Amino acid sequence: MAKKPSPKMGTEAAIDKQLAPQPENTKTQSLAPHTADAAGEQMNTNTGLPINDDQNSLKAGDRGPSLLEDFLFREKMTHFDHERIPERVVHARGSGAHGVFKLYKPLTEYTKAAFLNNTDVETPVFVRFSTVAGSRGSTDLARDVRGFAAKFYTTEGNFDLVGNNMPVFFIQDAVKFPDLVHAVKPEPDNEIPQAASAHDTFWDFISLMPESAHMIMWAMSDRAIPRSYRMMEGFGVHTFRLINAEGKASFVKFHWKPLLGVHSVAWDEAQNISGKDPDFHRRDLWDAIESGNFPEYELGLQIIPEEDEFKYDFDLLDSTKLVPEELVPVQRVGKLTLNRNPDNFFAETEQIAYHIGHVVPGIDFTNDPLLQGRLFSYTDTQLTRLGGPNFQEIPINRPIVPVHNNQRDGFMRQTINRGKTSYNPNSLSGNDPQQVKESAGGFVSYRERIEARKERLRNKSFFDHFSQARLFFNSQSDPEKNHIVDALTFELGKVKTIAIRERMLGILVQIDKDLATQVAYGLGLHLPDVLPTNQSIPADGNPADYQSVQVDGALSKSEALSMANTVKDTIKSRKIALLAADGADANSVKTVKDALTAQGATVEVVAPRQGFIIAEDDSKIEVDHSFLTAASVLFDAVYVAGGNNAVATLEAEANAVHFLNEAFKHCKPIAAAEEAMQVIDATYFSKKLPPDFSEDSVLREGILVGKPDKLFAELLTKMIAQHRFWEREKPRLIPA
Ligand code: HDD
Repeated sequence: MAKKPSPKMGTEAAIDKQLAPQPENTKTQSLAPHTADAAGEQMNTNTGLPINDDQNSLKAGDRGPSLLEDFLFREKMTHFDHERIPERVVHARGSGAHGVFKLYKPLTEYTKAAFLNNTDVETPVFVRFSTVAGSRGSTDLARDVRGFAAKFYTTEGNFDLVGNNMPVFFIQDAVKFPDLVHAVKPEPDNEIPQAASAHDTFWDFISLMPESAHMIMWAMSDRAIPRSYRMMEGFGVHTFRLINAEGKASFVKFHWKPLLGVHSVAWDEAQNISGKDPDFHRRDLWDAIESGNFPEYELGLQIIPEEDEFKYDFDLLDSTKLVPEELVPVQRVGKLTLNRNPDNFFAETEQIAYHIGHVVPGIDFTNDPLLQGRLFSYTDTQLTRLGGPNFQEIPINRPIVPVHNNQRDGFMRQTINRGKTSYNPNSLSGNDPQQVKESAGGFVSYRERIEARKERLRNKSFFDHFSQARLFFNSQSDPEKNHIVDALTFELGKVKTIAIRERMLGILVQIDKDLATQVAYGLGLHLPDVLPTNQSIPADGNPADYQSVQVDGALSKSEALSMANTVKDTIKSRKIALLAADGADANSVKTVKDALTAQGATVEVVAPRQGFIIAEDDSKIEVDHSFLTAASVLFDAVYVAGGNNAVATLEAEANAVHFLNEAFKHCKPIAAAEEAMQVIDATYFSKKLPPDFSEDSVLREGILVGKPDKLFAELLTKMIAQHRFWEREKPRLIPA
């Protein structure tokens, strides 16, 4: 439904934006009756009474006390007093968007799920990205796992894919989840630190849980500091089941592959962004969608025939393991496009309730003990968070199909159920609502044969804790390995208890000796002689049964695990800072700006002051930010404009020089018009300039100085598509 036109209030621009057509789908249409738009409307109370004065409370006399009678005051204040609901116990900080999923080819061979069979249907989706540990108001750039939860509103009900941006998890059994979360959250005595794992309780727990070794490698890698929600992968983590119409099952791992590639920021940069713009990822997602740069991800499936359940040297039910893409390739089966921002953060992003138990016929679970525990936790937590059993009636959570069952009443019930019966079987209502036969789409759980003893233990097939941690580390490029060493040295360096640091070295040495040696050096410690065993043993278990096992002959490298191998062929939606001052060369500013904008990038002018700068030819150039309100960490690349007076100003402007030094430190592409060489000369890295600016050198070093013509702009585009020049870190001289 198109938005209601509002009368001309406020600025014209604001009104235009409000009226801009929003992409619609069956879910957003279903939200329309619940959507209110106050434009052009009068103010009234929740009971519909027109309000005459919303500025003054009712008083006895013009300077007298307020009166209890003031029901208008009381209604307003009571509602305000109850505005907050509990934040999510994990994943509290998040951002959401509407979108659509379109299938490339029918997957009838594997699943009967309708939305995975019909290529004509566009399935509405609502995605929520999140960090895990921080509170609702915490920074987006914390070193953390990112949640990637998608709710598909299908014709057979909602299917939720509640995943992360890392394909494995810290623990193998859900019973350890409260311990993991208690350990990573701020410490209970002083509630420090916020949104950070760099503290004693987290590493105490991890150092006693060797099964977390693989996930720790991911969490200490640059995957934990994404450049954007639009540039990270997503994973369903567990092995699920697909079931076809004949009842045949296959195992499946779900993936999301971002079309913009997988990119990260630098750790020092992340910490800076947290101060300059703690909403960096939220803003990036919002702005991209507002400007029509719709984030796109392909849905990938790794399908494993049931017969192959025991083919691998790891257990498919173990969530600390991934299935290397070399063993089972990822088939890209459809595309998710996020094309509409929510109308209201609270109503949609905050109140959405995901649950891995929301499946449709054709998708089913496995016995992964982490998955099994999650099946309990999500509904349970929503009951408290959303205040009762009727949270599925909140507009964002409703399926696009009508709901009929015999569930009734409870806090905030919305549906007015007609009739006398709310039980089944019944004869008074002809047994309605009717159960649905399996052949007509009724959900039937997969008929898995189970012959077992009831036991509280973990299978030995879950005991290899280090092979895949090593596989991940070995698969990284040198800069990525260095970043893992740095991250571990940083995190463990913040741990006060030396015994915990030492115990972690005992874990690291079992992953990779070189890695452990470098971290030990940074911590000023020696590698331990005695290695820790698996401490997470039951008190009455036999420790010998719980030793970590090593698997021989496992895969030693997997290309898909390194971000160095990601897509690097686009600058779409990248942000480039164009440094300029009065006297700038308007022509070259235009050439560079037009060329980059034509490729889908955004170019923003940063200058000594806001407003306009007067170019060399007396034309006006609009300024987007002053050096005070912008920082290099908020951009992907920087270009310094020419013009004699402008470069003299920039050379003398310490903030401009700092901007460049910092961009250099964070390995970003840097370009300058040849006249601006004197600004580059004022930087620390002028000593590190390549001998020439040939294409080879430019694409190796990420620095380009030259005449800003068409060729220059093409080279600059290629540089920005590279994202970062991490090799630059080694000879880094910059204290920025
Ligand atoms: Fe979880 C939220 C993902 C293990 C219990 N989880 C939550 C969200 C995501 C994940 C993306 C946020 C959803 C949103 O945006 O609203 N969780 C995962 C993944 C896991 C995982 C990928 C491992 C593979 N989670 C996990 C376990 C448990 C939980 C083992 C408990 C047994 N997760 C929860 C929760 C949350 C949650 C407590 C908090 C808020 C919510 O559910 O709605 O139930």
